[in-house]
Amino acid sequence: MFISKSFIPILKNNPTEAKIKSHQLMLRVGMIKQSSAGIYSWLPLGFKVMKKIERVVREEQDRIGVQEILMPTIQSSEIWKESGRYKDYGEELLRIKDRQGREILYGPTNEELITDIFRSSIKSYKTLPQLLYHIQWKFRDELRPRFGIMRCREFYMKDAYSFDINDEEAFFSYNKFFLSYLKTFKRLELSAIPMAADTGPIGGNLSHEFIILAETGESKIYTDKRIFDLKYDDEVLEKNSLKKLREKYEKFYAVTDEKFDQKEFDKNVSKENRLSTKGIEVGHIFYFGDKYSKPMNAAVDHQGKKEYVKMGSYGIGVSRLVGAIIEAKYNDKEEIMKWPISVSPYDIAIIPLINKNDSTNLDKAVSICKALNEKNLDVIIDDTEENFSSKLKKFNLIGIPYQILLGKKSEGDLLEFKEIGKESQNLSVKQIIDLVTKIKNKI
Ligand code: 5CA
Repeated sequence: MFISKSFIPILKNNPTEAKIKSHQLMLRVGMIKQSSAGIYSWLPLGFKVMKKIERVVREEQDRIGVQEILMPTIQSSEIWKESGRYKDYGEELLRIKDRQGREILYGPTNEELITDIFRSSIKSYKTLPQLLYHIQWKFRDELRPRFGIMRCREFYMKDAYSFDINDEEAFFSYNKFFLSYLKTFKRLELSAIPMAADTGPIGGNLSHEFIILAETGESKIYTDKRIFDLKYDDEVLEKNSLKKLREKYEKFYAVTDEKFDQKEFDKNVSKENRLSTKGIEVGHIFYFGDKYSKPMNAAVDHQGKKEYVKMGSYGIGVSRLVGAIIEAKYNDKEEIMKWPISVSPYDIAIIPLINKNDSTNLDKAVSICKALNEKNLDVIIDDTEENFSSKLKKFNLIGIPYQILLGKKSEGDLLEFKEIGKESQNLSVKQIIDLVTKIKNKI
């Protein structure tokens, strides 16, 4: 792909309307365009990143045996009346009338719809557990949409739902997602920590928010620092080991502000380990038992008895993650972004120094690009005649982690290869392919 042919509308300066660095960068390099308050179009660069995040999220859901479905964005109000949330959800719920005057709504979340799907087919406890997910647009009529796609009205979410026969089995499901979330965020190079949280309009009394630290985050958190040093190598989807994994995390005090209790904090955390700061919620898991299954009559036969299924729900903010990764990785003082290779819009940028009437470097770029493409590496070439240093500045903002610089330092077959933030080195095309492919295969 040539940058001159791409739709990457880069701005010269930081847009003044954006208050946080992720929003600034996304507008600056043309990843998104606001369409109306809290509603955005995703342009090629932003869309590529979001799709790659989606892929990682999907792979990690599939790995724990969650089955993918796709539910519509528009839902009938009837099921929301059954659960009682048509009233309770309030103004954030976008209510619409169709031409017949029927009340419909744009789904902000899918507990009712999934419960309706479940109850229409599953009748026996023998088919439990059922774990289902989808990745779909949601709409919440937020009072104050802000920070670009971080808190917007239309956003892309992965939501999963679990159905079990009793609490013990339901906690097993909950813990599978707990592990899966740790893995998902790690693959995105984020250190997201599970914190005990409030359940809000979803309901129930067990819940964890997965939070990454960021000054600009909207969640206030209180935690024992040592939770950041925890490692997990527990990959077995087995009841006891997953229970232990969660306990390992829950040993450390880590809560969002709704759950904060000063006395508990002082009692449980030594002075030097106390941390109260801000973070971004990138995922949220809930256990709410029969909150929906009971009013909506989702039950199974179990030894001659009717049992309401026990449910949980598990969300990841796929579109919010684009901003969250920028908050974590972008150095706004030096104006340098570096995407994790797992989600970078391109694997490698080729940046040739191009002088008028001399196509040597551009021709070289094209032939290197071919070789990289053949090895499934996604490449963008800067074929503009801008000066070399403004090209470099531009690519530091775009944040593709690997660059091939065809300037004075590339000689013959040895190309100047640079990983953003590191010293450059001279490598052959083959060496570059091996190096980047190896890193890509690891994640
Ligand atoms: N049904 C449950 C679990 S699937 C649910 O809706 N949970 S949630 O409300 O916590 O949302 C899940 C995730 O979506 C959040 O952790 C957050 O990352 C993302 N999210 C929520 N609201 C917004 C918003 N207004 N803009 C962008 N992302 C959002």
